[in-house]
Amino acid sequence: MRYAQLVVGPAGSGKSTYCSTMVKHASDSNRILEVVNLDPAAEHFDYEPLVDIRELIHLDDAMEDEDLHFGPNGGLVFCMETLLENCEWLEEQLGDVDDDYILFDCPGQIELYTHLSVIKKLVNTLEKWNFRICVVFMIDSQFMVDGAKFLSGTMAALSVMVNLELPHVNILTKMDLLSKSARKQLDHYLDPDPHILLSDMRNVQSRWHEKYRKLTEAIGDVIENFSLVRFYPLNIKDEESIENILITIDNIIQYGEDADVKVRDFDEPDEDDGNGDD
Ligand SMILES: Nc1nc2c(ncn2[C@@H]2O[C@H](COP(=O)(O)OP(=O)(O)OP(=O)(O)O)[C@@H](O)[C@H]2O)c(=O)[nH]1
Ligand SMILES: [Mg+2]
Repeated sequence: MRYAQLVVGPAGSGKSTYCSTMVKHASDSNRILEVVNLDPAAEHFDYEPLVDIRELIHLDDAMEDEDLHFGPNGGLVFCMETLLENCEWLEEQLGDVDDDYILFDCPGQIELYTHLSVIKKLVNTLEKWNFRICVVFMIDSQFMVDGAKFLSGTMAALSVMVNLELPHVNILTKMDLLSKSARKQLDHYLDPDPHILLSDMRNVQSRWHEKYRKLTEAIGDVIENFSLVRFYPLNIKDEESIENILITIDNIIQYGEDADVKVRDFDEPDEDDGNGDD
């Protein structure tokens, strides 16, 4: 079995930072996580990629091509489709390593995950190569500190879940940047209680909220009744916070559970040695 995290989310939500943070954290406990850069427009990241899509195609190739003439968004979709058409290139670059663990650092174009099919097809291909995958949806915690934004972030997370149909974890990033009061506000939402959320929304006096109150309540019911959406806070400056997320995802993809039990040789304690007890 092979293991993978598909790291997705809106532009600038912290995907690449998450990948480099996880790699460093894992290496401190002698664990190897590899990262594959799938962002054809990436300019900077702090990890050494195992595979880099830019070696196959760069966004500029799609935008500067005289026949194609793509803009940045169409160009990015074109690059991802090119990757799929050349999936034997990716397969060769990834090699065939049993029990490896790879983070796929994806581009920040949300429609790739909410309704286009190219990432879904990529996922199917990875599954054929024996990868067990968890989608890790990143969202900037600063955009989640009031009721309306929280609902909108939740709907985005739900769309990705429904579109990709994979085990899924939502991560609130950049927790270190929140003020104390914002952090307190956010705590209300970490295990979303739609009643608190809705009472928050009711306090907002606007015609829109008046008109669509029933819709907001219905969305709140969906979140509550199906227990679909949960968010895990990530503070990259807190090793415990990073470890908690890694353990959560390891459990979801059952990392390590299929591995053989490793037996370490050790000397049986000598009976005469005693253990100091009377
Ligand atoms: N303080 C703080 N800054 C962060 C954190 N995560 C990301 N950033 C900053 O936010 C900016 C965007 O982070 P990236 O990791 O590049 O985000 P991304 O989702 O990969 O962005 P795109 O690939 O462009 O969609 C960078 O300036 C990061 O340094 C975090 O947890 N804490
Ligand atoms: Mg990035």
